[in-house]
Amino acid sequence: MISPKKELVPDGNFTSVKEVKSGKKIVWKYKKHTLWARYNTPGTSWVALDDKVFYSAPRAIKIVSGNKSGNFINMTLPKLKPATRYRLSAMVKLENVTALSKKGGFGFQLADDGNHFYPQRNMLTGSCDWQGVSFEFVTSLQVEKAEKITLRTWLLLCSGTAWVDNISLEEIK
Ligand SMILES: [Ca+2]
Repeated sequence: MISPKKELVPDGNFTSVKEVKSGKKIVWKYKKHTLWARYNTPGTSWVALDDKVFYSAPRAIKIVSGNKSGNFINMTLPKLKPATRYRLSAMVKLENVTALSKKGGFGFQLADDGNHFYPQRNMLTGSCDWQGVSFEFVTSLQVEKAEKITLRTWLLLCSGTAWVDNISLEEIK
């Protein structure tokens, strides 16, 4: 029997998220969930909500990396169950993503606060119009001790631009 999908990413379509100032930084908030960028340096490496280029209206998020440092956004997620399989999926559009080191490119990584990482193995490079990407991972036994789970969407060791929309995380039964 197929059970109905329970969406674990709050506002993965970027419909309700609001931009707010947090000290000197700009972050994006939706209820108690926060998105924040590693770098937000205009003209070099920055992140913004984009209301012109999106997969689903009214906006997507745009990540730009100007150099090998890369750039990413982090998103806080609800707690996950231990030793459980999950599938992360999203729509992604890339422009001139160029690896500047081995393993560089666009991808996702989840982390719990116990230093357990669940990375996407196949990093994407080049240019493409909107396409679906997904990967599955199994959580550790310790994941239930984590106070929070972080989803990182990143341009790792690469330059280029990525737009991301319709981020979704679901448990696989
Ligand atoms: Ca959207």
